[in-house]
Amino acid sequence: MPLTLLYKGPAARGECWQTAMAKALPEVNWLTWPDVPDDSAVDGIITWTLPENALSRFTNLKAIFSVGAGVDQFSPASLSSDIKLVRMVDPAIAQQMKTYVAYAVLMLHRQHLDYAQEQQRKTWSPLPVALPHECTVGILGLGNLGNEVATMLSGLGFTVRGWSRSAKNLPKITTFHGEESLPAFLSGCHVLVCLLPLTEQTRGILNHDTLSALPAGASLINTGRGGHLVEKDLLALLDNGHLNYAVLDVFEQEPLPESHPFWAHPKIHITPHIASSTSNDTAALQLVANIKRWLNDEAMEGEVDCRQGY
Ligand code: NDP
Ligand code: OXD
Repeated sequence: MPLTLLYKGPAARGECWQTAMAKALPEVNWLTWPDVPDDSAVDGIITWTLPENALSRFTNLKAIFSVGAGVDQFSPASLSSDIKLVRMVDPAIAQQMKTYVAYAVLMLHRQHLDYAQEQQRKTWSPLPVALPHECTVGILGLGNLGNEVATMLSGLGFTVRGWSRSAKNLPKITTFHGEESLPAFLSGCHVLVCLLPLTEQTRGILNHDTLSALPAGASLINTGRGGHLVEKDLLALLDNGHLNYAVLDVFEQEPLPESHPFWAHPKIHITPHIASSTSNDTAALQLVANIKRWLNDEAMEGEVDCRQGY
């Protein structure tokens, strides 16, 4: 039986990936949602979110491929152990994330947000400039993205520390691991970058206690998920002056509702979940390579440990 893959997503991406698949693996049968002649033939779904009732409808489903790096939208813990959950691992995703975090850290470090306000007031008022090594950037999550972001920031001369679940040894990065080390990690971060996956353990991790553990005047960059942040705690700490700025790319509700207080807050810089988007051409190669591994009974790149949630 040929492998049948069902793609659900934007048409241009589907066409690009279908063409790449047909060229490399002509035996694969490619379907595009919602055109599914036989539900029981679907072996794998490639999507950002599952179609309604997918798990009961596609009775022979064996794998779900996320079109992005994150998989929290599939509630991994609730999936049957017979189904492989595979996230998108593509160097182009890390490349984009590095440029976003570089932009956000440099904007904070070089006081861009202060000067933007001064320009509005037509005020000429130079501020003292710290050297990069005097600024410690802490990265929550040292996986595919956090690791590369940490190395990039270290290359720019920042002092970098990182926090993960398991111990790491990275050149020029001070590493911390486990829940017990979180307060010590946070206490030295002038800028905190969240690059964690959203799991039962990490939901709400950016809260009053953790953000208060940052030094006074610290700033936050959240490129993980909106569910990591307790929004009211961030607002309270920005308003009482403990935190300086927040650069937010992800939100509990996306698109961010027009009435949301974040939009008009002078200490919050918002981007619409664009820190890193999957690029069709490069991701096509990763998808094809993974389907080849699957057909050869090899482990695929980005297979998720559903019990851990990432
Ligand atoms: P990885 O799975 O490669 O890395 C996750 C990291 O988080 C690992 O270092 C892991 O530790 C650490 N971690 C997980 N749980 C815990 C915990 N409970 N305590 C401490 N550390 C923990 O993920 P990626 O780097 O590829 O991606 C991270 C996230 O970035 C994605 O899940 C997604 O939510 C977000 N993202 C956002 C984008 C955007 O545009 N804003 C784009 C792409 C991704 P360990 O190494 O020990 O396992
Ligand atoms: C992703 C994302 O997970 O875009 O890839 O957030």
